Amino acid sequence: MRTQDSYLIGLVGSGIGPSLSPPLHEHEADELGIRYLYRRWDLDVLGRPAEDIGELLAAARTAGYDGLNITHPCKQLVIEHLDELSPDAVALGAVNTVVFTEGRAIGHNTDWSGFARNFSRGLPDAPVDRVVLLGAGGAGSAVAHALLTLGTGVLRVLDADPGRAESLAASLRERFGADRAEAASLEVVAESLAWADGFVHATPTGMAAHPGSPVPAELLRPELWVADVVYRPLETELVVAARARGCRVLDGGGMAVFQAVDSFRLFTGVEPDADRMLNHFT
Ligand code: SKM
Repeated sequence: MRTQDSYLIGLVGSGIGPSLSPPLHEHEADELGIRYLYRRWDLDVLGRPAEDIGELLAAARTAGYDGLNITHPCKQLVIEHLDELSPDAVALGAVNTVVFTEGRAIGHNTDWSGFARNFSRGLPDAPVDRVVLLGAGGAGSAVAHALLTLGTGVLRVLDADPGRAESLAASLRERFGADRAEAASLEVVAESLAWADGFVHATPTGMAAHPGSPVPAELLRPELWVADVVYRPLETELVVAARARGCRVLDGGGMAVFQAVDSFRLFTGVEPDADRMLNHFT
């Protein structure tokens, strides 16, 4: 239920100059007739280290902010400064949305729900018995939680850092059951993609600053569905190659939009028009 006529929201993180969150939120609010200001709090511009997140949170509260999106590198660091966490934020150990309400700061995670909703919408009948996830960082953890929540039978986690892959797989086994997640070495990527129904890529490879494809194109069989979480650009080398090979493909734009849809709802209590936000973004 909508309780206010105007909202003041911020995005805290590093290197957020190119973030599309401000226009995405503000355009949707305009369409809904809600006054809504979405401000960047860029750690690099402010000259503040990520460890100052507690002070920045307090400053935003004092300045009358209604909520914050939190991005790299503060999604874990912010947790100890919050009054309450949603069960999903507890499970994931990461927060990307903070709502200030009745004097309390409540942390949520809409990255996983954003991926889940976009996946169900974009690849509704995709088989998920066996899925390979490349990248066990923040985005990968959210994707993994979404895939197992959506019923993935076995998720195989690969990462350049084997310890990170194993620790994500172990945490998933605790949450979802002993036979639902395994870690494997990057050396078995070819066998893994031959085994899998689907492949999700969650490393920075393919972003403008990290060009390239995370896996050789010839490993992409037409029966494999492929999802990328990189959304700047939307047409990553992986997305282009997977389409050319005849795979069903989900680019990273949908996850970016649906996490914003879920955050917008948490901030305002108003259901935004997801299709309009998607059209505005893509
Ligand atoms: O989780 C999201 C965050 O809510 C917003 C964002 C952005 O605007 O760059 C990136 C992701 O970390």
